[in-house]
Amino acid sequence: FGLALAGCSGRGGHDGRTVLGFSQVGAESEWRTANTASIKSAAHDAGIDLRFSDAQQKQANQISAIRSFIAQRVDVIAFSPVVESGWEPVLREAKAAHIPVVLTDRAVDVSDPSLYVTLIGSDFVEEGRKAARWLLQNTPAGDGPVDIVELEGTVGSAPAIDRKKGFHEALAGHPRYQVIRSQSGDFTRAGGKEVMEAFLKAEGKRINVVFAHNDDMAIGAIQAIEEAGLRPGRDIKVISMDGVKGAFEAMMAGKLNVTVECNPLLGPQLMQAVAAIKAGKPLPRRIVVEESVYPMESAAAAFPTRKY
Ligand code: GZL
Repeated sequence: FGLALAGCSGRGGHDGRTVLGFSQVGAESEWRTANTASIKSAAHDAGIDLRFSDAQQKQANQISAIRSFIAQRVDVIAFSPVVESGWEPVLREAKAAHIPVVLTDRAVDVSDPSLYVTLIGSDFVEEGRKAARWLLQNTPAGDGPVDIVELEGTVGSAPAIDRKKGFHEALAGHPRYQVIRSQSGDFTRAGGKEVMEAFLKAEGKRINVVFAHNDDMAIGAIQAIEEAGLRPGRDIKVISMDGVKGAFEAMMAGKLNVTVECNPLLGPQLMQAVAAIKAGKPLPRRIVVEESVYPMESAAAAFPTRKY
């Protein structure tokens, strides 16, 4: 009889466990791989029945996955939206089905705040400001131009929009610093390398700094800089974000100057939010993950402590 009760709402797994449907962006970067591992291990530790879908960076696949979770009548839906716009219709369907939605990592642009319970993730605008502050504090004195090229993340994604915003905002009062070219490398190593090759062809030795929205694109850019016969980290400063292992290895090799940490290990916070929802407890609209900045000089000491 107890089992029947557990399933009486037509919700939850047949064994009475909480069922969480999760739609992931894809597997485009080391950050994303670590984020997925954190979500899967935290669900396992929490005894939550996780239904996981990888959208291969396509919004249409995420929308289909969310519709499938609605059809399965899961208890909670969570997802990391690949881009900010285009979510109202499917989120209204989840609301109509009385299934609460949690956002992780990236935000959505919706007019109705009731379409999701909370957003668990980093403050990308602040991450952009941190990158600019490092540059302002680590450029040799003088008045010569500091010409920057920018490798942007996925077009229309919250991290790409907000990191750019924070970076440019923090440099606004410093005309010496100019972003002379900016283009998306879609958060991948291949994308970063390809765009950096084009920047080097177009601008050559004029480039002083690369600002990459994530470490994977920075690592691709480093390869392009070396293939052009220049020394990344010295001839061209490289500023990046995420703080994945590949970035620490590049810093220890003297090829990356700094990475602004963006913590992917939000699995436990997501499961706590799911438990709170199931228990009918209120949640803050925004749960921010804590993170710091790792310059090259700190890489060797920090590397053994890194968890992703
Ligand atoms: C940031 C996350 C970004 C990472 C990239 O929270 O959305 O997407 O910075 C990842 O590495 O692809």
